[in-house]
Amino acid sequence: MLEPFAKPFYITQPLLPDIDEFNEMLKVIWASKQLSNNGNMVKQLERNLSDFLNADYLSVFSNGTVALQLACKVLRLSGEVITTPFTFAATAHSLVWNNIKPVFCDIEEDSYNINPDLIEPLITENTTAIMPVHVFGNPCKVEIIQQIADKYGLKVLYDAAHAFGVKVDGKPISDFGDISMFSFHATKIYHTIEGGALTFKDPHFKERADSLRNFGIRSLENVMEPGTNGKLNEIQAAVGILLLKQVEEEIKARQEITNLYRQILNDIPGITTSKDMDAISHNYSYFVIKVNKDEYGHSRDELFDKLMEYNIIARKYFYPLCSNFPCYMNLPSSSKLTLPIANKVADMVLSLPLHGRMQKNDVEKICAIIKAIHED
Ligand code: T4K
Repeated sequence: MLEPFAKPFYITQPLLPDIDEFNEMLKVIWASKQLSNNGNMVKQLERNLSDFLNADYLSVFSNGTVALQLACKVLRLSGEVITTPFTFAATAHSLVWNNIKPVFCDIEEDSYNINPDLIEPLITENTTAIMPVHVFGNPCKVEIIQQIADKYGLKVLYDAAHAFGVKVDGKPISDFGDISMFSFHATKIYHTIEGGALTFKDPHFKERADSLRNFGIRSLENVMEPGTNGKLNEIQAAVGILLLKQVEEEIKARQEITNLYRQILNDIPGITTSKDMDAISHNYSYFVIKVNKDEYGHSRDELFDKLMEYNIIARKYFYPLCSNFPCYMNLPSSSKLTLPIANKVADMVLSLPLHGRMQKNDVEKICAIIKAIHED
């Protein structure tokens, strides 16, 4: 038997800024005495991120979930919104927190994204938007989704939590839809410890989002609407400013690890790895395999448990499906009959450890263990 890892090998490890550079930033914040409420660090971060993502307008928030909730308000969504069940809980929850009913649409087997061919039959007179997710950073079929939205007068709000830095045909991913949300949680390829951003093409959307993240306050004596507290603070913004200088290197390192994983795992029966998509600049934010029990000899769940014995802490992103959560399972669109692909895929997927500090021999060892479990 191969030796387990001496310490838990987690799905990810956060990128960290150089501690000395961070200290210098802290000295600037200490001197300014401005710790929150749209200070200089937040303003600088918004400028740097707009440049990096090539976004017309951008606002940062305390986390991606609040950003999504506020994006629904900015777009004045109501009634029903068509989304995917194969995502993190925050996607559907952000709709329900706005009293909007999520309508789940099945997914494509290869990209894990919403299947645009299945959207139109779900549109009713109550539908106000489509909320697709670029799952694992794989871009959705953005052109087709926009055509459907235009035909029915719907908004498109992208949950781009995983898609930081992704490009489609050289265009930034935020070019598509009305608003895109990026998560800057510590587990993401780029982060501000906790945090998130919205990108907009319409300056009025940014103005409203900025007010909504600050209690709906427009000016000292003018509170326009019931906003919330969704502000990012200065210390986290400083982390974001520094990490932006490291993210391209991180993507490159992850690409190399991904290619090595693919090269070795593709020879193991019953393990399918993801492929790069045509004309897409990927960010390699997750490394996901599909496990076919009949060919591999063990189910995804068995592989997950066995990897644990070797101290490899994989993740079943995204199992269970949102449509199978007790809070959503009784929705008409949650039926397993209308979501066959999502239900099948959710039982097969496993995200393996991936981050830029992983060594070649870490990947080789994880793959050797997956092979040994198959041959056992
Ligand atoms: N939409 C989508 C599609 C999303 O995936 C997410 C978030 C959102 C919206 C909402 O965005 P945020 O509001 O979060 O900004 C994680 C994250 O908490 C969550 O941000 C993320 N998606 C989701 C996919 O994954 P967990 O419960 O799997 O994370 P956790 O704490 O178990 O971390 C995984 C591993 O990472 C740990 O085992 C160890 C390592 N780790 C984690 C943290 C936080 C570290 O080494 N250091 C750390 O500081 O949810």
